[in-house]
Amino acid sequence: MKCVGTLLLLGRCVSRRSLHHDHRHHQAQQSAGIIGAPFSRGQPRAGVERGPDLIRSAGLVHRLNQQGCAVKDYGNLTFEEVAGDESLGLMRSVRAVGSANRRLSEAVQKVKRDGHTSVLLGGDHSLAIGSIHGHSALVGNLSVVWVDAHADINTPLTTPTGNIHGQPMSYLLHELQSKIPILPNFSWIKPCVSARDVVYIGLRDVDPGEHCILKLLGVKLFCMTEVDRLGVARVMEETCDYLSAKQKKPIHLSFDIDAIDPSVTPATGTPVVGGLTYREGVYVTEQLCQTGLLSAVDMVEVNPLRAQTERDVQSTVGTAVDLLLGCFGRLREGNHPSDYSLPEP
Ligand SMILES: *[C@@H]1O[C@H](CO)[C@@H](O)[C@H](O)[C@H]1NC(C)=O
Ligand SMILES: *[C@@H]1O[C@H](CO)[C@@H](O)[C@H](O)[C@H]1NC(C)=O
Ligand SMILES: CC(=O)N[C@H]1CO[C@H](CO)[C@@H](O)[C@@H]1O
Ligand SMILES: [Mn+2]
Repeated sequence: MKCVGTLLLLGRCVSRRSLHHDHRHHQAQQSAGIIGAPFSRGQPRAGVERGPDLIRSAGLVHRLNQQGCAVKDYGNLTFEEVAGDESLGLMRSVRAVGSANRRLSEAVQKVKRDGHTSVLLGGDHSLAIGSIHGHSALVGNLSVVWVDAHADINTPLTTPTGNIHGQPMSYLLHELQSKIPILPNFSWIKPCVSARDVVYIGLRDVDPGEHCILKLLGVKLFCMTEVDRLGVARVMEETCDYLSAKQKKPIHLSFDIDAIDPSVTPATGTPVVGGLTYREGVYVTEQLCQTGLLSAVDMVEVNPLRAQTERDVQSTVGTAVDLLLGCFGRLREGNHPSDYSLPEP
């Protein structure tokens, strides 16, 4: 017996509405194009450059294949040393971050040109600059869902630390263009996202300059207070409604593993207590997958050297993998291939 039609098939992303009405329309299976970016210069802690291979070693490609998702692994980007990369005030490794992201932008453009959903394995969150820039260069205007304990929207002039992984959004937003000074190796970055096309989920550690920017621009956000008040189901319903209210644009999910509570994902550079549960995180990815609009995903800030035990590393990496599987159609109710046929005695 062939199980097709009535059962929810494997790896399929169905829209929320059709799901509720049990009309699961057929939609092309997404394929994943994976880019590893072992880059850590956007922040001061070594170890985050090991993220791509740890996530691969936890079986990402195999498990995506098992759930019916085709994968092309584009391997790791390589980043050469940038000579004469002196600090500019508080800002460190500006030239290295600029040129690494330029390379990443080109790699993401290639993955999108080849027709895949782009998967960036970081590396630190400064990589969102190149990832979102490259995605937008190929698909045009897009929506950004930024899942993070932090807003990462400091400008070079508001940053309390000088770490560029706390600033990527400021370079990408049209509305902040006039607040960004000229920086070496950053001139290729063209703002490509509108503040109204951004939704934040999971915020709980926001700097004063960032809070001012978020309020000034009226950015849609669900900080942990809103997650507590509304519950994650309503947060995702409102997120999807907000993003599809105008025209339906491709979605870029930028997932910082520190959005999840450090009791689950302790192996990260800037953990903050009181985060999303594992289940809330997975629910976010399931719902975004079901929009059928997910076009690029970043999974960043996994840092094994910040863990105290091997178990901490495994829990963090395992969660990162499960979040990525959720982005590509894994359902907790189970999945089976569309050509699955029940054995008969
Ligand atoms: C990525 O780079 C690491 C070394 O940094 C290497 O061990 C690994 O095999 C590379 N992975 C891929 C898929 O190229
Ligand atoms: C893309 O967004 C910009 C800025 O909001 C807008 O001016 C432009 O018309 C949009 N392009 C398309 C094709 O919708
Ligand atoms: C990739 C890139 O843009 N590299 C440039 C970074 O800036 C130095 C000078 O500061 C140039 O020599 C590089 O070509
Ligand atoms: Mn971040």
